[in-house]
Amino acid sequence: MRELPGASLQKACRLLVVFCIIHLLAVFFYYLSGSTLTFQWSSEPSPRGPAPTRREPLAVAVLSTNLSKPDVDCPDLSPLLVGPLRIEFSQTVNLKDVAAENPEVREGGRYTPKDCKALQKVAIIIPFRNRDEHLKYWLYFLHPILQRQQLDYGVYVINQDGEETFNRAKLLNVGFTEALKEYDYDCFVFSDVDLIPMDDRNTYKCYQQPRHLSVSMDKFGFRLPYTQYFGGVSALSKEQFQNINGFPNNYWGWGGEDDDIYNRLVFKGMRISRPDAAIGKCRMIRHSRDNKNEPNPQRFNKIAQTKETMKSDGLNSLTYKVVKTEKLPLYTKLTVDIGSPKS
Ligand code: UDH
Ligand code: NGS
Repeated sequence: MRELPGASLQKACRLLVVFCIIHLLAVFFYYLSGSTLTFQWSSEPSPRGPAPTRREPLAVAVLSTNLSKPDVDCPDLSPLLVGPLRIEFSQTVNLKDVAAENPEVREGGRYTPKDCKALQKVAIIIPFRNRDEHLKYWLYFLHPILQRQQLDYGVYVINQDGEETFNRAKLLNVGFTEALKEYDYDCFVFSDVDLIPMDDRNTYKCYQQPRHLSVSMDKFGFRLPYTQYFGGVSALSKEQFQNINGFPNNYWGWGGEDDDIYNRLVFKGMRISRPDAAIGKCRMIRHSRDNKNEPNPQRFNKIAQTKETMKSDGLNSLTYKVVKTEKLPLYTKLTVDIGSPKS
C-alpha cells in the first residue's frame, strides 16, 4: 500500500523529535559527568591555595593536581634567606595584621612550602604563661623568618594553667608529646618566648647533633655565658629527644633545667652543635622576673645527679592534663595542668 504524503511528513517529524531527545540526553549526561569530576577534585583539602572553579576534563585535572604537589626537595640552604635582620621592640604588634601579612600560615600556626618539599617537619614549642606581649613580637618576627627557611612547621604555645610555680622543662615535654599526636614531626625547636634571632641563616631545624641556636645573645654581650650553656633556643630531633628520655619534669622555678638537659645529652654521648657567633646573634625582650618563677634553691643539687635521675624522670614519667586547645590563626595554644612541686 502506498503511504500518503502527510503520513511520511509525520514520520520524519517523529524521527526528528527522537533525535533531539537523544541529543539532549547525551548533552545532559556529559554535563553530569563533567560536574562530578569537578566536584570530586575541588572537595579535596588543598593546603596549596583555592581549588579551581572551571570545569576541566579528568586528564587535565589529574595532571594539574600532580603539578601542584612539589616532589622536588627544598635545598639545604634556602635561596629566600636575607641574612642579618633589624630587630627592635618599639612598635606595637597587632596579631590581625600579622595574620594578614602571612596569608600562607594556616590555622594553628602551620606552614608548608609551596614550591618544594621541606627537608624537615619542625614543631616549635614555646613554654608560656602571662607573656602575651612577648608572644606577639615572637609571632611577628618569626613567621616570616620560618617561611623563608622553607620549613614545614607548626607553632605550639604550651600555657601553664593555674598559679603554681612555673616549670619550663615539663612544659616542653608536654609540647613534644602533644605536637607528635598531631603530625609526624621529625624535629623539635624549644624556644623561650622572648628570644628573636637577628639573622635568618640561623635555621630553626635539627642537625646530626643537638643544636643550640641562641648562642650570641645581646644580654650576654653577644657571646656564650659559659661553654655548657644550652638555654634559650635549642633544637633536638625526635630520636635525640627520646634518647635522653626527654627533659626533666621536676625543676620547679627558675634555673638549672637547661644544664640538666645539657648533662643528659653529654651522658648519652652527644655533642652540642652551634652556628657561628655572627649568625647566632639574637635579641631578648627585656623584662622583670615573673611571679612564681623564683630561683629554684634545689637546682645545684639536682644538676649534680642528672646521670641517675634522667633514667626515671622525663618522658617516661610525664603526667599532665590538657585543659584547653585553641587553634588560633598564628599558633596552637594548649593550656595544660602540669600539677605542682608536691604532686
Ligand atoms: N616563661 C613564661 N612565663 C613565666 C615564666 C617563664 O612564659 O612566668 C617562659 C617564657 O617563654 C620565658 C621562658 O619561660 O622566655 C624562660 O623564662 P625564664 O624566667 O627562665 O628566663 P628569662 O631569661 O628570665 O626570660 C630570667 C629572669 C630575668 C630577671 C631579669 C631581671 N632584670
Ligand atoms: C645559669 C643557670 C641556667 C641559666 C643561665 C643563664 O646559672 O639555668 O644561668 O641565666 N643555671 C643554674 O642556675 C644552675 S640567665 O642569665 O639567662 O638568667 O639559663
